[in-house]
Amino acid sequence: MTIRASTAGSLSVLFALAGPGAAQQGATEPSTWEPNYDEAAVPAYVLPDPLVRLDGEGVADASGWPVRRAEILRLFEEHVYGRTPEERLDVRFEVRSVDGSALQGTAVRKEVRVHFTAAEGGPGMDLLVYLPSDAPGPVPTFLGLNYYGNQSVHPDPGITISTTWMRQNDDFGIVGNRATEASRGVRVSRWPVERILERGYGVATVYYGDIDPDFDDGFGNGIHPHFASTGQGERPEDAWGSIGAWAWGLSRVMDYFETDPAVDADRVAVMGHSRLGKTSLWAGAQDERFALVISNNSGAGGAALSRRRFGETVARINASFPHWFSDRFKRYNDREDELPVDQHMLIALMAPRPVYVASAVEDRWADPKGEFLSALHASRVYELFGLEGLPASEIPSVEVPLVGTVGYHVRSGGHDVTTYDWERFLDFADRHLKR
Ligand code: GTR
Repeated sequence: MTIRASTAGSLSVLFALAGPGAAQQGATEPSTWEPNYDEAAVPAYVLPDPLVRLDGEGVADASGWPVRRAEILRLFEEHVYGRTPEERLDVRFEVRSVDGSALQGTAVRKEVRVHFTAAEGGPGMDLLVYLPSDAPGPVPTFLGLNYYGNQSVHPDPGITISTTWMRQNDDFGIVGNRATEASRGVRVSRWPVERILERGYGVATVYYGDIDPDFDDGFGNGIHPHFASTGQGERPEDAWGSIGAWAWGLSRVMDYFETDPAVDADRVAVMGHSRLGKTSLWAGAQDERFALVISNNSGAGGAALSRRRFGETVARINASFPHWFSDRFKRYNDREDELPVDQHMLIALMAPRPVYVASAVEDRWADPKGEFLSALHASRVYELFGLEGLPASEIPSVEVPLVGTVGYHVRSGGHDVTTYDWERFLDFADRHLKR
């Protein structure tokens, strides 16, 4: 790695390694395409500088950041995730149940229906919240979307089973694209609810398919058609996709938290795994009410640098999941160097709020090193605020967490959320959110 001065006088980083990875060129048909897992085949690249504005002016101190921040946010809207409409729906909240003696009396369990429109029986999402029953006041809370319905996160029989379409999964009791009783608690390993409560935090979740079912239907279902010009048919090239929609849903949960005195809306950590890690980052970038942001194994289009083309690439993700990003993002298939941003700038949009990036060593598809480098190159923005970004310059050893205002770890094992990950997220929250 060599560091060289860019024209604007600040530093940009050039990774001079062996020539363009031939493996990533050409066909990205999921059936024939081969990912590059060879560090030597990562192409040389120059990252756009988060501290140099489009007009070439450098950002010298924190007072200059808001202008550059707005510019970067707009670039991500226009070129990557698509624009979240400014239009507001008549969202309303209906607290459907409160059980003050859930989980053997250790928790308060609430279920809240978030109605997206004024219509009775209209579209909406179901929010599940657990708070420690002995909380002395409003509690800091982790919020994350889930993949198989709220009932999958804990065997608690008091959780209402999701009735929304979901991906077929016989092992998880998802039959005919619907959750059954057998799906209760199937994802308990990813949601250590008791442990989170014991450490003094609340935990809240929503099934992501309530916001937009995760398949490419041309945006006829989910929330898109409720917004003018982003539903089915002719859509602008920068119209939002599913990641934008899921992030929108997370912000609507924040709206609810602001009405619930038991939750400390100023201390909400948004966390997500994989495609939902991409989503937590995009939610945290757009909505500064999230006090802390966590990406777990978010990979391509999340924390990983696109220009490295290691593991999943822009072309590959757009081929597999054409509905996740804006249509404009497809212009950058195999042309990552033309992107006006890279993902370190997404991490930088969290500044000065704490942000944590978690990788897994066997999850090469998500490019652990590319995730680390994003966190590292976002750090200069934190330094503008006199904060320590990521206290490192090299990727750390397995299970040696790096903790500044930017945090990072790579754990052993594969693509998953484990107890190890959660313990680190809780430590990071203790450091930044605990009073
Ligand atoms: C994969 C996808 C990744 C990641 C993952 C997931 O198939 O290629 O980008 O999002 O799914 O969400 O589990």
